[in-house]
Parts: sequence; structure tokens; C-alpha cells
Amino acid sequence: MAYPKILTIQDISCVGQCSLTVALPIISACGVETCVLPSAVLSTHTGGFTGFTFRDLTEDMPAINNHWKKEGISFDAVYTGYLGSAKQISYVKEIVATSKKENAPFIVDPAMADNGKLYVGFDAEFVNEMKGLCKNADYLIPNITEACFLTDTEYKAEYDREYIDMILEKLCQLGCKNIIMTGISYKEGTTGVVIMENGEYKYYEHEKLSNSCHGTGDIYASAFVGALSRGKSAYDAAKIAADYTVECIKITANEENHWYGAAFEPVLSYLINEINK
Ligand code: PXL
Repeated sequence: MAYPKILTIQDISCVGQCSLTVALPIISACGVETCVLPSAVLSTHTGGFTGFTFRDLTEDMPAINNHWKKEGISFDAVYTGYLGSAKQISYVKEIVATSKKENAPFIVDPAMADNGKLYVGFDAEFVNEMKGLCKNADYLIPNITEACFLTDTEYKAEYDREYIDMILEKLCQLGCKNIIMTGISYKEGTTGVVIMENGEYKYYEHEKLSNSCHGTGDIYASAFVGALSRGKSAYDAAKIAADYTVECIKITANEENHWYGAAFEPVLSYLINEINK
């Protein structure tokens, strides 16, 4: 599809370079019309700031969906990220069921955890509901921590291929069709992305940088969605997203006091070139 129209559902963190403030510019830059449904509005993200505000938009969702139904609005893909409440997940399922075109992909980034821990504000009930959403995913984009929570697996910071294969197998059993698992490092100095596309294991290895930034999961997922929507295969989209994320992390290393996010804007032209190749 030359000019697809997609919907992304995730929060607006007013400050912090994550979620919608990342997804909207990145997917738009890929040449894709990007409609948004904010799951919540926060003054900042929750990863490192304290005292942030949080406006849950769960109860706005049914009326928004009803309006879209009346208008006959539908989407060529739906991509979900950080969601505002466990209850919201049932509304999100309904929105996907009614507004996603038949055979259009449903992409889920189960944004809820990292480094072995759930983000502030999430609990076992939320994880359980998220499992139910991931079941329906055509493409699931978890990091290892999220994959562990989704499959009731003990999180390990060091692991081998067997451990990753076991998690992938459990995610397939959960019902996820294609899986793109980020931040998988089998040896020092490199990291990579595992892509399970139509039951086939592929691995794209790339440079591991010494600095790490908050929000790179959202940058990665957004670039993946943009590339996939422009007709790239899951493997090619996963590779483009990985290379772009590396460019973002590299350029952020030059910035002082930029711990809260990655400088994705100055290297958007790199992504656009890759998408249009
Ligand atoms: O980047 C994931 C994310 C999205 N939205 C909010 C967050 C986080 C991670 O901490 O706090 C509000």
C-alpha cells in the first residue's frame, strides 16, 4: 500500500521522548498517515522522573470508538504501546476488532517492563490482561523482560540461545504469530534482534553501544511499524529499525544531560533513506 493509514494507541508523555511524541513523528516520516488514540496523558514518562501527573483516558475510549464506527473509519494497521490501565485493554481489543481492516496487521509492543522489572504503576493484573492482547498480535515486539512476564519465565540478564528459544516457544504457544524480540546479546560487544517470522528463526546482530537511552524501545517499534507499513518484510523492517535505533543512541552520546530519551529527530533522514531504498 503506497499511502497507508494506521492507528497507534499509547500514552502522551508531554516530556521525555517516548510513546506518542516518538511514534507520531517517526511513523509520519516513513510516509504513513498516523492516527492516534492517547491511552493516558502524563507530564513526563515514569522512568526516572518523580512526581509525574497521570490522566487515565480509559473511559474516553468507548465514545471515541463509537464515533469512528459511525464515521466508518478504518485502519491499514493498528499498533499499541504503553496502555493506561488493565481495564483499558478490553476496550483496545474492541477497537482493534471494529476498526482494523480485515488482514491488516495488529502490532503489539507490550511496553510494561525493562531490566527485569515492571514499570512503576503496573501489576500482575495488568500483565495478565496484556497476555490476552498479545494473543491476538500479528507482530509482537517485546524486550526480554516483557517476554519473561508474558510467559511466566524467570528473567536472566545472562543467557544462551536455548533460553531465548524456550521463551519464543512459549510466546508462540500464547498465540503470537510473528515475534521481534529486541536487545538479545549472545556475545560481548554486540547485541541484536531475534525475528520469528512464519515459524522461522532469524537473528540480526549489530553493534552494542556503551551508552543506553530511555525510550529506545518506542523508537524501535515505531520505525518497525513505519517500515512494515511501507511494504518491507518483518526481517527488513526489524533490521532498518535496529540500524536507526543505533544511529539515535550514537548521536545522543554527544548530548549532555540527555538521560531521559534518545535524540531521534536529527537522524530521521537516515530512516527515511532506508525506507525509500
Ligand atoms: O518507553 C516506554 C514508556 C512509555 N510511556 C511511559 C513510560 C515508559 C517507560 O518508562 O513511563 C509513560
